[in-house]
Amino acid sequence: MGFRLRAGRGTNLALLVLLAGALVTGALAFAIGGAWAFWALAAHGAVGLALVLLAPWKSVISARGVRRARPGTPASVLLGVLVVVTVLSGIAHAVGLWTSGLAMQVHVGAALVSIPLAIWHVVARPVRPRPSDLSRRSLLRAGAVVGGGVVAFGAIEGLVRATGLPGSDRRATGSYERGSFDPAAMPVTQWLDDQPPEIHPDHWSLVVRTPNGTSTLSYDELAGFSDRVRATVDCTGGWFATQDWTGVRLNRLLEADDAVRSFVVVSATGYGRRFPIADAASMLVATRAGGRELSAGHGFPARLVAPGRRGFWWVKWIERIETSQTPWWWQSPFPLT
Ligand SMILES: Nc1nc2c(c(=O)[nH]1)N[C@H]1C(S)=C(S)[C@@H](COP(=O)(O)O)O[C@H]1N2
Ligand SMILES: [Mo]
Repeated sequence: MGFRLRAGRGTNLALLVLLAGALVTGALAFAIGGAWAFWALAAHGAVGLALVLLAPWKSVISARGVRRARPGTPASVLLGVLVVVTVLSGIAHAVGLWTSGLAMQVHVGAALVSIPLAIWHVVARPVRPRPSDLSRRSLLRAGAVVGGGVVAFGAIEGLVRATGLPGSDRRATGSYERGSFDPAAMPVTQWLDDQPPEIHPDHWSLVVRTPNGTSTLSYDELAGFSDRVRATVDCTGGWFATQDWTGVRLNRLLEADDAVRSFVVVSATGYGRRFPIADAASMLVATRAGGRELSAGHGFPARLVAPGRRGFWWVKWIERIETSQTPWWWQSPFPLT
């Protein structure tokens, strides 16, 4: 079979498609918390490893490019370095050689910075598609690259399990366990520029707005509820923890009429997420974890428990909950700050 890949425009085109694929599958892996999480993660791993498989060909092209240095060559080299950093940090986190939260920050940070550079690179060094790109031969080659990525992913997963590397203990989302049933040992995580506020319960109340009007609950009123849920908070930073949460089921607070489609939960810090109204039945406004009052870092006086959703949905330091007719998906898919 003619799978001899010449280092050239085919390589570049394949890399471009794979980079886009890595971005999409990576975002999916962050968005999905439930049963499909593993498949998003596997696709992400396979695409990333397919990138690695093309490295020998791309290095031939890159060496050519560096020899006849043109304006922009340093930017191209920087792009290459960022992609290498992204791939290596991803693999290191997956197999368990680098399991700290920093690994995922480096992985995502390098990937995000590489996006504008990749767009510039494609504009400055365009790969013009040709009809032959869709020939049987090209498609076979593309299939071989993707298939290679899938095989590499399976091989690495197998190796990690056989050798008992920490990567074998991961959850389907790819996260490592940190502090289950021990809230004090669970990491305190917030989105880039959010800081745990010091809230005094006497100067705090929860405002709930529904079509029936506005009500406020004091901390003592809220802490009087004892609905319980065992649920797993799973941060996109790469850790998870299961806790027994106590609080009030959200559907007990939100009487909705037929026009209500969603509700928004807003933090004292301004951070907020919007949810489909049907989810209120499975969610909790929690005042306790493991039977104890929440710590300031974990959301005191009250935080959201959103079973099956990734950590960024679990709004801490809740101040206001409001139903509305806006569809839940009318928001940024990920928090922006
Ligand atoms: N107000 C607010 N709530 C927030 C966040 C935030 O930045 N601000 N970060 C979320 C993220 S990304 C995660 S993973 C969980 C972490 O909860 P923990 O700090 O109690 O472990 O809180 C979520 N709730
Ligand atoms: Mo998170």
